[in-house]
Amino acid sequence: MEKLKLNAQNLSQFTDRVAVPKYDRSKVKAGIIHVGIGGFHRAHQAFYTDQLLHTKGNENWGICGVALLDFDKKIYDTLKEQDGLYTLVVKELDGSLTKTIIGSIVEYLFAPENPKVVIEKMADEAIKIITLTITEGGYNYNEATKQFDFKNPLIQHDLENPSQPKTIFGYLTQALKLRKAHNLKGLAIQSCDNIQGNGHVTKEMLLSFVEKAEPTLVDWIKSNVSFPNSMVDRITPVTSLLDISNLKETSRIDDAWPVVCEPFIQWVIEDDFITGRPAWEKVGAQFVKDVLPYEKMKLSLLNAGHSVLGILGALMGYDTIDEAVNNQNIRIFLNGYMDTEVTPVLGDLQGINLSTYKESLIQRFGNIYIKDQIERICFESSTKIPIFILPTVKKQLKENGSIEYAAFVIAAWSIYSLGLDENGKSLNINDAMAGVLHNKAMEAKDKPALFLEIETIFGGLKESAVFVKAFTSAYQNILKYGIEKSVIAINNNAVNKI
Ligand code: CS2
Repeated sequence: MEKLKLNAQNLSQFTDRVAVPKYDRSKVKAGIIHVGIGGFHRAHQAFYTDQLLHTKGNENWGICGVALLDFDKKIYDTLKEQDGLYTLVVKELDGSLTKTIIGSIVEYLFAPENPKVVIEKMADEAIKIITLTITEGGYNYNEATKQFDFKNPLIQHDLENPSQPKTIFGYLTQALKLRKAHNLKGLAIQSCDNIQGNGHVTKEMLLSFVEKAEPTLVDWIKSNVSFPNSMVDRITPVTSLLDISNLKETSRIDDAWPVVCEPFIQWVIEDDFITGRPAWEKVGAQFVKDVLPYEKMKLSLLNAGHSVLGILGALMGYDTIDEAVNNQNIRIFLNGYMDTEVTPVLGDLQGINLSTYKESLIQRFGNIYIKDQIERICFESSTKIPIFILPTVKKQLKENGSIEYAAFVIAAWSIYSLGLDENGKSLNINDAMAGVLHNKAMEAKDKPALFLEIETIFGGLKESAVFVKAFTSAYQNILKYGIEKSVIAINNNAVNKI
């Protein structure tokens, strides 16, 4: 079998190797703009949409992918080179691979090259939805002030140079202004990031920006733009060079950037699309009235679980999440955290069997074929921990509940921020706040609680004597006995309390 470059011209030749789009891509028009065409979007929304395009009548729901940051140039170039096509490789639980060439991304734009084209595209009548995966930090929310962060230099830039924006807020403002000026209908702006109330947050943050940038647009947005909340889920590790060469060898597909992911997929969406939407429910998405409980469950169990495994695992010198969760002591710790600290704050999740959900998480984390990188999980922890873990802590503190496990994880994070694992190997810390975290972690060596003074992350947590006590004792134990022994002590302590 010949090795072939993945592109539209060669597509028909892949039919006997893997699943390919069976619809006529030349007839598909973009009705959705997606900002942030990384691995997750391509394993999730673009996959659902590709499945839907196989049914007639959906030709107007193709995706135009927008690369917003300079950093995204590589994925833009790849998609351009491959006519928007890429291979999705699902790593099944038994180690087999299910490969599908996805065709739903029919246009792609690189914003830094030509912001005007992106603004005009967003203002195009054919576009009914703008979806976002811009990472948790992309929403520009400041935990300390509980407000939009106007101090961000990029936001300042967008306020001063409205026609040459750099942030999503600048783009959306200009595009909505144009829609209004052309007397067009509004659209739905749908966040697909891991944030509690992601639609609400998007709305609140956008309106804060617009109030400064274009105050007369505020009312129009309030009546013409909807912001559906949604819960998104599919574990999507970073594609490795091995994944690329395996695809070449096993299926002879020369794809510069395939996406690899787990078999599990879920999308729960609030049905609030002001100018219509694709029937994603036909391909497995769930439309519900209130998505917030689903979000809360996923963020505080799955995403928080990831952070727990990532931080503890990194300190122990592990590289992947399966290694961490397959360590029995860590797994017992994670189960303890989920049962003792998270479950009580979740309230009533009607129709969901939480025990089954938690068991399935352990199984998903433990999938040895996924090789989800601990480095990916720990990436930008300073924006994740306030969303994934701290809301649980706050709620527990309010109700005098347990916070021992969470305090332990935050203490481990402080030690992690010193930059070395337990074997003395340096950790590759990718975090916009890495400098601050490191400095505070150094100060904390003498007085651990100083780490909690980073207000943009912890808000007023340092005021809680209960938390400070648990944090300090966990910190001292980890330094003295190492992670695993301290984890065992917490696990045993929990058993003794029963
Ligand atoms: C992860 C998520 O970024 C993280 O820390 O927890 O990317 C996670 O893999 C996805 O949300 C799964 O749906």
